Amino acid sequence: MERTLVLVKPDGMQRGLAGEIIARFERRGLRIIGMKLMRIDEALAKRHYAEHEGKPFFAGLVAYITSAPVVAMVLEGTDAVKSARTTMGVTNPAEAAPGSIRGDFGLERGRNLVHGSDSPENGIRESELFFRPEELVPWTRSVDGWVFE
Ligand code: DAT
Ligand code: MG
Repeated sequence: MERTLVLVKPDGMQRGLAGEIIARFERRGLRIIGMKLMRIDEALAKRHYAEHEGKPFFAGLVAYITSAPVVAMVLEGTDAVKSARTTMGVTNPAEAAPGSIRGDFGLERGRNLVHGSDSPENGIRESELFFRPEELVPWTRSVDGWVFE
């Protein structure tokens, strides 16, 4: 069982696509165990995207992700990292498959609507960066199906 951090990025919010984007992960079968509307500040943006520090697009990336509120979610499920990323489509929306979020709603790499962690380790790291432990509400299986603990 894996966890991944998913963000509806500022362009997704500004275009009114948050519900559409969340619904796609939900219908895929990934369980939402944390969710909030928040504004990412510069310090959090730099920690979140630390792997890209020094690259030519880093400053623009930080400006973009801090430019408007985002919906942050922790999703849990089998192969959650890979499953979320196939639902998202590849980084550059121009190359993303139709049927994926980026392939259906995006054209520009710098406005690609959604973030998802790229490894199970980063799924944990990023979830902990955005959520306190008490903000996460794991599900448990019961005879009645999936219920909150
Ligand atoms: P992803 O968001 O698919 O995990 P990434 O981690 O490689 O992609 O990059 C983070 C974000 O930075 C990405 O969503 C869009 C932007 N980005 C990546 N590569 C870029 C590039 N060569 N030029 C401009 N923006 C880029
Ligand atoms: Mg990435």
